[in-house]
Amino acid sequence: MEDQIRISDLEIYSNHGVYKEEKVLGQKFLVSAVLYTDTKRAGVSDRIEYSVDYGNVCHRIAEVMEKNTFDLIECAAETIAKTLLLEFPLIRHLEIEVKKPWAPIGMPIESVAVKIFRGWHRAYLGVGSNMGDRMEYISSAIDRIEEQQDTKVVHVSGLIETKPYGGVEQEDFLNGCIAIDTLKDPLELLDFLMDVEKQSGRVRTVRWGPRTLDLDILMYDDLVMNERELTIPHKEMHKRMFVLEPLAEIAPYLMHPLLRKTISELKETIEKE
Ligand code: A4P
Ligand code: MG
Repeated sequence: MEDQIRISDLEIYSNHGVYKEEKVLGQKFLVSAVLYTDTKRAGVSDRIEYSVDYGNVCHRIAEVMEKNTFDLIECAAETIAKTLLLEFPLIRHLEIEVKKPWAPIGMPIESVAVKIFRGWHRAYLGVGSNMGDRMEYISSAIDRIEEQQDTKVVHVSGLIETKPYGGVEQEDFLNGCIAIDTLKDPLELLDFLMDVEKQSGRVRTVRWGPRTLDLDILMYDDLVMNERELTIPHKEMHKRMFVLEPLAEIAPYLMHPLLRKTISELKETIEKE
């Protein structure tokens, strides 16, 4: 169980709603938050700098509610969640509930509410390039990722020179892996990475063919998903030394959620083949 700091029914008068009257007259909202953060260090030292100051959190929630006019309480909750996660680095996950006790639905009701759970996700990305200034393509991709407000680069592996894998005759690759913490969900992350690839001038021609920049999502927390545009963990990662070698450098004990082996174990398995 993770430690929690809980804020219940913070009362804020503000102007959200689909109807014009709601935007003009305003109404009462009640915001609750559960902040998941390790309180042990603050608990044993009795020092506020090791914890999340709930007073500051309440004031930030009130500012977000008062300085914006949202149609939807969904958007109010989302904006509060993102603001708190970005501004209070000790919060890893949180729950935000926005209640609207005076919702104008023409019937007596205690309240309507939206409750969301949001947080930082650890993802591992594979990077590769085998055209032009490979080092420059990779390092500017890392810069682009770092520039994103909602994504932090946590580790970058060394880059290794690798022979092309997959049967297409082409130049050698430079490959590496990156660990990131991100607020993006998997499909948002994929969209963003495809955008970065596009900016490097990548044109998709041959599958598995030469590229200025390739960015693959290898893992995302311990998520398993298989949809038309995205498969996580990456389908081929466990077969590819150009992925496992740099990944083992930054995350040797990371567990593959389907194969139930660590990255070092997967690497040893293909070394023996
Ligand atoms: N897609 C599905 N799952 C993912 C995921 N986990 N991460 C979809 C990223 N994309 C994912 O990819 C095609 C589609 O895969 C995307 O539109 C996305 O919706 P792509 O990058 O357009 O095409 P691709 O890269 O040619 O094919 P693919 O299958 O992604 O190839 P890989 O796995 O990227 O491998 N040899 C060496 N030594 N080093 C390399 O880096 N890379 C490849 C390409 C081949 N040989 C290599 C290397
Ligand atoms: Mg790819």
